[in-house]
Amino acid sequence: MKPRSLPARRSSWRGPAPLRAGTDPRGHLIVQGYVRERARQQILEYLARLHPIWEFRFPVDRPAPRGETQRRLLRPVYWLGNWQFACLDYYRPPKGIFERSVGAEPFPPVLAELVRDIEARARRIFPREYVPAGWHLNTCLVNFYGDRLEGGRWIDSARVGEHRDFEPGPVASLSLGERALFQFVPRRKAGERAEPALTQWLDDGALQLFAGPLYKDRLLHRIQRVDDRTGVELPPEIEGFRTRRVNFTFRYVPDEHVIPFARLSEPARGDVRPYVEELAQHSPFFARALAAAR
Ligand SMILES: O=C(O)CCC(=O)C(=O)O
Repeated sequence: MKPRSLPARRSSWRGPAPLRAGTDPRGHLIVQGYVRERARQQILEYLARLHPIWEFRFPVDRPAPRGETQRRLLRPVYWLGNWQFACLDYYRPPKGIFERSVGAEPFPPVLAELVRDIEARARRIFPREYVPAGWHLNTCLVNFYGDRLEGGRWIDSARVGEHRDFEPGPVASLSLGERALFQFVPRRKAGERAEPALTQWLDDGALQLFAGPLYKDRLLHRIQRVDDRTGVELPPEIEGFRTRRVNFTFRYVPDEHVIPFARLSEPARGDVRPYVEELAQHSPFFARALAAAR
């Protein structure tokens, strides 16, 4: 499978980024065209060297919790800063804070630089009470959206069901590739319908920031669909998967809740060891983490 490059960019992309910002003072900011061409190329080069993994939702050698079924996640993932392995469950304060976030590779320089700017923007635009003490974007979920190969057929799995991000403080995301239809929706009972509170296209290069009680706590968010119009295929090559959009979601896990692999309890270490072994095949960081646990 040969990755195709993005179609030729409009010439305005070579100059200053054509910023189109929309702000809701209740805690939402969108800046289309935030990622400039040079950063974009560096991110694509970085992505080409990544080896995302397929995780299972629950530990593989134990029965799934009652009412749940074991399943592979819809898409391959990679985490930076710290890794929230699905089988350990995600970071969910106030109760789910221990052994949920495992030390992972640092952000590459291009993302670290963007994150510094994004943190400064968040502090400028959001009220103080939306930004907890100590907040900084130290974890990033890299989501790959596209088609997965199943039983000889390509299945579109470019969506995310409604959920909230539990990490405290503002969440930021950067999008590359085909545009995605992102919606904030009210909570409701099963089977009840409700109009989205905000529908937003996230274009190639968009920055989205959200924070505060309305966007972080009261509303849920989801990806309804990702366009499939340009035939773009983004790196890296992933067996059985074709990526047409990559999203980096940056969040904050308090540093004291980030734990090195070697310091996980025995059962938790056993649950994630196969993933860490897989990561260690390509990542010196995880090879060291593995060695430290021997
Ligand atoms: O892909 C996106 O834009 C959103 C991803 C998301 O909802 C999440 O990582 O929690």
